[in-house]
Amino acid sequence: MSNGARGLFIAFEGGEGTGKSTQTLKLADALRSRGKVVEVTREPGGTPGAEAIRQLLLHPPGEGWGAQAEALLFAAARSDHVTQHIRPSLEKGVWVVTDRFVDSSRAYQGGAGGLGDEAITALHDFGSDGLRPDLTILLEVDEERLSKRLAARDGENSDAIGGRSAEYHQAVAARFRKLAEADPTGFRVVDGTGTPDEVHGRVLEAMADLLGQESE
Ligand code: T5A
Repeated sequence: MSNGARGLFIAFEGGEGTGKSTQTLKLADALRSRGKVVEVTREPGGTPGAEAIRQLLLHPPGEGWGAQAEALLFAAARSDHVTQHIRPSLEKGVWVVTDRFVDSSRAYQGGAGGLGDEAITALHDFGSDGLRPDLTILLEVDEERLSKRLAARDGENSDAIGGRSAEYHQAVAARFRKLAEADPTGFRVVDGTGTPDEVHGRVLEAMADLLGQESE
């Protein structure tokens, strides 16, 4: 399974409906066909504890969470996910592909939620030793296409965060873009429009350097 090398950690990021879950599965298949052992996971979630926190976050009891409590819950879920799942898998040489990671907290809670990047990064340093993906793929789709995709899939049934205002989601998208521009080595921005296979082709192209290195 492993030649002793650490596995690579790849995250998909972007707003709701940009195709992260679809592309996570496609990338995992493509990596498996290149002989990698791959695990697919998601946030919030990925361990029993983090999945329980996911329920609290997306379907909150009572009035819902305040901004700080929400950020702490995401960080707590991530800490459990990193400690119990992601790090042990990477150390065994497994490649981990996740549907969202810390940059979601930086874009949603830090950006649109107004808590700022420093607070989110500090929580991540404390909870998860600041683990960063080897590569983050940011999927971008224009607002009009996204609302059509989500209406076709969800109708009126969005969760506590997906159901926030258009302004909130615009601020999320703007913050994602800013994070990617600030770290061109760590991020690749991929156009998420077109068929799932077309987007998958762009994803493979965007990470060709990483795949090339591995096959050398
Ligand atoms: N959140 C999460 C935070 O606020 N902070 C955090 O730190 C974290 C980790 C999670 C929520 O939590 C928030 C963000 C979210 O609001 P979720 O349900 O896990 O909620 O996540 P979403 O990211 O919203 O998941 P979605 O399933 O809505 O979006 P995806 O994964 O981007 O999209 P996907 O692949 O499921 O596709 C959506 C629909 O579009 C179709 C699919 O078939 C599906 O119906 N589709 C396409 N249609 C046309 N062309 C394509 N190329 C398509 N690709 C997919």
